[in-house]
Amino acid sequence: MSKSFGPDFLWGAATSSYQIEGAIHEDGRGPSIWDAFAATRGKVANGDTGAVAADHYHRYREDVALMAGLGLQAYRFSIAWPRVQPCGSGRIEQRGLDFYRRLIDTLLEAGIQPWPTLYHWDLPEPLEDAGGWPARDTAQRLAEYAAVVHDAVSDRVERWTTLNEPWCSAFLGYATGRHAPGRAEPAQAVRAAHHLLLGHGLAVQAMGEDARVGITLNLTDVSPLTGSPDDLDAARRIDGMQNRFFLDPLLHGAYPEDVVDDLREVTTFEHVREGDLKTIAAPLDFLGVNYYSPMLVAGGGPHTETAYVGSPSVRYADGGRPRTSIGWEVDEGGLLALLLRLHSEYPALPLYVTENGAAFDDEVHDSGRVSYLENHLGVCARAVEQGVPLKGYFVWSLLDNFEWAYGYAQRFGIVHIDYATQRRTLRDSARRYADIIARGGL
Ligand code: IFM
Repeated sequence: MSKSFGPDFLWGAATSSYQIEGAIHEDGRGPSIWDAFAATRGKVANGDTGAVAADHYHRYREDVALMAGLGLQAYRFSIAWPRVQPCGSGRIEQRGLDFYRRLIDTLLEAGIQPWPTLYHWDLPEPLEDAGGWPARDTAQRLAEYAAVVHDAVSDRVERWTTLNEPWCSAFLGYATGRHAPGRAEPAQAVRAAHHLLLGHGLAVQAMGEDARVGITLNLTDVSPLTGSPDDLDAARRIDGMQNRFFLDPLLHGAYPEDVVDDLREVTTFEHVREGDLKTIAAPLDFLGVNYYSPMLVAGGGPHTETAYVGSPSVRYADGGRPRTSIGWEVDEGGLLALLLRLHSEYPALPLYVTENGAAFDDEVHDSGRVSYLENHLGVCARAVEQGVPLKGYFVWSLLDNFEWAYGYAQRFGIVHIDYATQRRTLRDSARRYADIIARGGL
């Protein structure tokens, strides 16, 4: 197995605003859909909220020092739209922008590249009140906000990411209701997906031709349980919804026809207007790939996951592999298959693994996370060896954080947080990652 990634490979770690910042009422920040969702009884485990989280808003200097100590070369974080535009449009809150200016400057002083994502799920609540992502106007609002942030820090940021995992925003937020804003309206979820993609394309335009912009998708490797027609059809449907429904418009300027057919009973697609797909398919500087676990699916049964609108009889099957504490099966082979597939279908597109990691409870000696990291980096090395233009890797996550509907019960950090004291402690995985970075490989 190749042990080296080459000198230009970028080593990073990732977080997102609502998951770590806290300080939800400070410096003019407006409410987000996650504030409202977390405040609703029964939506988040243990009644947890992002009110304090990892207190990164106040401790970012300490966190950047930690990153520098690990030898990180890049830090992927997200900008909280409600800090910059508390109402989601119009008035700009300079104190919110100033926080990100300070964070970016601190990163640059430490020799760490800032990798901001514009939207990692914390939609300003007033925009949800006006219809949320199912409303076309929200796409325009994203572009307006993108231009504001770009104007503020483009002199210090080289690479931009518009959206993180639009599948989750659309289908967990508007179809299952397991994420904010908690709506269970499948037709609206399909509209939301389109407007997220349109917002991405409009944001690319708004940031101008010189901006180097990508998008991050949660992609996976989908296999049928058996070769039966039902199982093969289940795999086609889930691959369609999870992967191709986002990749095809972005990279080919068209929705996959079979998926559009699957969704006919859910929606007419009359929300797609002439020119939208051209906007969505603006050239990408890179594709961010978030991978955690593969999917093994079977057809012909009662469905187990309503997120897959248009796939009423699909269920997840057990692949018999070890699972992390959140219940996700561990299989680095899925990441290799995914990277090879992306390279064969979109050969010229530079790829970054923008999230990959594992939830385990261990305080410091997290051998499960160490192996997860080593094994997934092992297949990244193999992909590079096989010619995949994989340019970098960001571990999820730098810190333990608010894991959405699971609250603080699931821990993904290579750095442990004691939430009572906010004390940060490097786990073994952090030390191993630092060692890998220092060696430039495994
Ligand atoms: O914590 C999330 C992150 O916000 C988006 N990608 C998946 C992670 C683990 O669930």
